[in-house]
Amino acid sequence: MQELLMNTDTIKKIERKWLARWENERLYSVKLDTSLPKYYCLDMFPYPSGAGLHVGHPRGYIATDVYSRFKRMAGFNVLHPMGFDSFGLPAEQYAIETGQHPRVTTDKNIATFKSQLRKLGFCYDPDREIKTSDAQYYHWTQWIFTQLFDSWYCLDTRQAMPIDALIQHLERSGNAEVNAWSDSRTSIISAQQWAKFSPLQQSEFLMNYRLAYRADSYVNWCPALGTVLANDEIKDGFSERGGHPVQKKMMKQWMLRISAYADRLLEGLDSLDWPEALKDMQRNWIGKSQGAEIDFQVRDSQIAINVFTTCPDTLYGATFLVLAPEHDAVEEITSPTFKAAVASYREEVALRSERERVAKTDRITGQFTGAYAVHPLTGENLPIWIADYVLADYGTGAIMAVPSADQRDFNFAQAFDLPVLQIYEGAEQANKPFPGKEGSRLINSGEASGMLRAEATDWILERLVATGAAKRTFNYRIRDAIFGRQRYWGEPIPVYYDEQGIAHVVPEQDLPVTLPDVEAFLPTSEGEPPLERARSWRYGGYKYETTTMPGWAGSSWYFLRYMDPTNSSAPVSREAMAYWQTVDLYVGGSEHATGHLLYARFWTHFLKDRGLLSFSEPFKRVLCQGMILGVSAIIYRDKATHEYVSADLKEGRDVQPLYVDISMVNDKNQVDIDALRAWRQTYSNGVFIYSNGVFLCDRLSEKMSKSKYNVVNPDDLIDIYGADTFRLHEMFLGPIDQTATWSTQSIDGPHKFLQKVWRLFLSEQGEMVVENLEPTAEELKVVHTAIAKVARATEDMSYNTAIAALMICVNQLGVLHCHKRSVLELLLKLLHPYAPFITEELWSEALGHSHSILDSEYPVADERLLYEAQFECPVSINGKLRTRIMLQRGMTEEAVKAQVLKDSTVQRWLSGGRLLKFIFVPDRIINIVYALNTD
Ligand code: ANZ
Repeated sequence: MQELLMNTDTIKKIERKWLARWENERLYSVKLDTSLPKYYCLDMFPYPSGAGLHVGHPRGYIATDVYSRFKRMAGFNVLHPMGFDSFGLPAEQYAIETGQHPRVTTDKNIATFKSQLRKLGFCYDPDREIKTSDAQYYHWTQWIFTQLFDSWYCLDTRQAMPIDALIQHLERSGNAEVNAWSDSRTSIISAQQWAKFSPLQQSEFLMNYRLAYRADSYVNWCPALGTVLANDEIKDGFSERGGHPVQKKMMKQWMLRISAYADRLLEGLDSLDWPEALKDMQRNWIGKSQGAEIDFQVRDSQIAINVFTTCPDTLYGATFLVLAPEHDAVEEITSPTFKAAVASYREEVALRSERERVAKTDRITGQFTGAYAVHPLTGENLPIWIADYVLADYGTGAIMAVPSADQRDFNFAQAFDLPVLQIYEGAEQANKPFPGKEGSRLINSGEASGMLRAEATDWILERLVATGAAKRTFNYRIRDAIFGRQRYWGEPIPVYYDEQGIAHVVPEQDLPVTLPDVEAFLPTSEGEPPLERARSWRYGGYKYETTTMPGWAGSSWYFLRYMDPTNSSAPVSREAMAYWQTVDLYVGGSEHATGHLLYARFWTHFLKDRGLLSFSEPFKRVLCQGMILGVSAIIYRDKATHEYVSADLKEGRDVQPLYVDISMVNDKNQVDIDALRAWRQTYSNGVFIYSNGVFLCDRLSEKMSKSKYNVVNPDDLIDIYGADTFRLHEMFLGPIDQTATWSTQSIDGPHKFLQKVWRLFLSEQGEMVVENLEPTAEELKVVHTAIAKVARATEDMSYNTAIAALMICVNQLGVLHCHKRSVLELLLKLLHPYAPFITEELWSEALGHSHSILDSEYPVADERLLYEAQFECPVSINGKLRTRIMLQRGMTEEAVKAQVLKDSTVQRWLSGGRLLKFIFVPDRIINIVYALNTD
């Protein structure tokens, strides 16, 4: 505490000292303590990539750390853990390229992340760190999978039920009365039929119901990479990585029946304190639409085409049908003349990703099948086409095309010269080519004409439902989630196959199924997953499933594990779950809206159904931190002369923009040309055209990325300024949920602020200047004003506002030369959540406390002190403001009246009159009403 100035060395010493002490004293270990209210504050845990943290990452982590400290000081038992989402693709890719085991690289990356996070002084409970790739952890990820396998979704009780109950029902009375969320192709069977099924047939039948099931589904298969790809890993029909062709392929996959929970996942959103945009993303993803399924008989055939439509009222305008090229009926209905054309069109479409198929393009493709369907009301012939804009796994994979009401159908009709039939008219639609809106009228359908839209829907459906040709339905855009990947670095799916090929889950007592080592991490030459190489890896004599779980498995329940991280008999104990409950605040990126945040909700709903949890929603409040943009520097090269020209001279030249490292640019956008020449060979002998002796660049705010040389590493800044300054700076960039542009220059502000704080405790000579004197009213006002503002702003996570209030407070205390202990204590407490190191140091060394400041009580503002003792009160006489009088606060009305009436200005106005009324609004205004003496 003897240092003269708060310089880099002092800061380093202080930070090192407190990191060690906090760890030794286990300051951040929290225990289940039912005498205290709990608060659960969580970050989305990181995937430990090889690149380490950049300044964008810690924004959310600092935000939750500030909040956790604040809540703990306010009397809460705060759970604030951190862990690692440590299975995943990059480690595996690296392993394929280098032969290094992903476990080795992952552990190395985790060590880097931890050392970076440690420097920032986060209050994570060290005893609760988890890694999803730990067998003790994935033991329970596997266990949850087995529970999903052993469950089906009952639509009567609206919850998951044990599969045994379903089996008993099948044995007793078949499935006619079973109201389940199941595969749409599930046939109705009797108890006798069930009894006659072979064990393999029974197991396959149950797959229609299980929440974890194996089924054929279309996947994006990349033969060269030997794996299934997600939609966003494909571009123009080729793999993003490597550029290999990708095909739609029917494959047996492990899937999770998330669609069963679609309604509950929708309804649950209403009660959550999430950004509305995030909720909307989930709503759209789930995509519930109301409509009907209508059967169209194929002419001269037994087959009926079942279409899904959200606009049954437009049935009279349907002029053709379109099937997805993959539709089951295509083969059978196609007439001989069109077989070859249909086959070749189907092949062509198989190469297109779903995204390309739905994208609006000018390229309209399709193929006539030669078959016709019968319009269910008019009996007319409707040609049946196949086209890529109809997707196989949405709705029923077939549509009735209504060119007069639907733009895509209209475009298709135009492209292939198919008829367009107007069906609606209405004043509002007079100029619009596509009516079908509320208020318009159905015109050309005989009996039905003159109806409004809702009436037309009812009228049409009544007729069709009566004959069994239609039913009202809901359709959901959400698909069941593919759960098996042809990868190595993931949780083994705890399934083995018996000699008949029946899938069984590994019994509870034999979990976890640990990931075996293999010689190579690539798929085998036969295109089998890498785990096929582990030949001796068997359950008893039986072969294990060799696909592994996807990246989102481990992250779908990790927030539960933090409550009870070492439990070896359950994912989480009842006691821990009952105390910690849901996450109160969850901070992370909005890119997880329809992935992680949806899957985690699904698993939580499921675990609640199966009695493991008492709540269904995992995250009460979610906040998405805004991105931190980097600042890129761009210089220009004349394409003709190859000279580099200062940015202000580029007008009129044909120039090529080039990124240069932002560290070579000063705050006036001047580029350090010597540094640039030394930086890259290409610049060393370049010709630079200066402007008035300087060389300018342009700047651009954009996402931080290595290729743009605009990445800022937090370690470098912490090395110079310390973690407290860094934390303050990040929180001062702007509202936490909004995009902010990084600025290294402005880190000076928070740094100077902390210097000023330091100065309130120590003189420039390094002497302690804290005094044990009573504070003045003015000093109290300053600090209590800060308490009121900072407490409220911190509670609201409006951190930039809180920091601004702290800065004002420190400036004012500086002006007042206030070194009073009782005032400075309050200031330190307010500052602590933002700057834990310096506040702990001053609290302990300058103020002599023996316990951590984190265990002190958060101050409460004394409202009375927020005002000055005296105030200037406006006095109005007969409604006109005449003067202002200084009054003591808290005076009685009599005392005020006595003082006011003695005032010379007031006396002057009242002279020659009679006081009628004296109105005093405390702390606000005085109103005097008087009348002139008339006698
Ligand atoms: C007739 C119609 C008339 C339709 C009209 C729309 C407007 P949402 O709201 O997204 O659920 N459709 C159905 N299945 C499809 C598939 N597999 N691929 C592509 N399109 C499909 O949209 C449902 C509507 O999208 C359905 O209602 C159907 O076209 C089309 F004025 O039927 B509609």
